[in-house]
Amino acid sequence: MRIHEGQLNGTGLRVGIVAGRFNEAIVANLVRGARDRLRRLGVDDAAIELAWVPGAFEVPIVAKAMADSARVDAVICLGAVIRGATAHFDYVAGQAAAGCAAVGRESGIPVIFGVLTTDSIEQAVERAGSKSGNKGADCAEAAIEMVHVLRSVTA
Ligand code: INI
Repeated sequence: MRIHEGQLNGTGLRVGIVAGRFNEAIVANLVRGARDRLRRLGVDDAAIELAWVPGAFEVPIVAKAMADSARVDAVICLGAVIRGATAHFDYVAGQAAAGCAAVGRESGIPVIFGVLTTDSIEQAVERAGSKSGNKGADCAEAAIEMVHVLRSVTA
């Protein structure tokens, strides 16, 4: 049996991060987690580019531009949509998720979804570098793994 598995080796890879500024204190921690984990996995800091956008709703269009630029091997999408803070939670969260998924399918490079969708600020904080880990760091690992597994499957 031929098994495809992605290695967690970021050496030589270029990664884009798109981050929604809404709930910035939380999202800044996701960005920090992603950047730190990418570097630990061997990605050169100069090979990471970061774009800030107003909110999670705007993440997909900039993720698409980055993915189409040929400057990056993967795009990590970060944001925080908190139900208690908005009446249009379902629209913003739904469009962010569907948009990022579509960009991945259309571009052919991994587009990783790290937009927190939580019921409360507390839950978001827990996932942004406190008791439930850091979603940005998890996304960094997913990005590196996906680059390699996709390359293996399409080789
Ligand atoms: N954007 C977020 O990233 N998180 C939120 O919780 C949020 N709330 O609460 O509304 C939010 N709204 C802004 C949205 O992403 C767009 O920037 C805005 O609608 C302009 O298109």
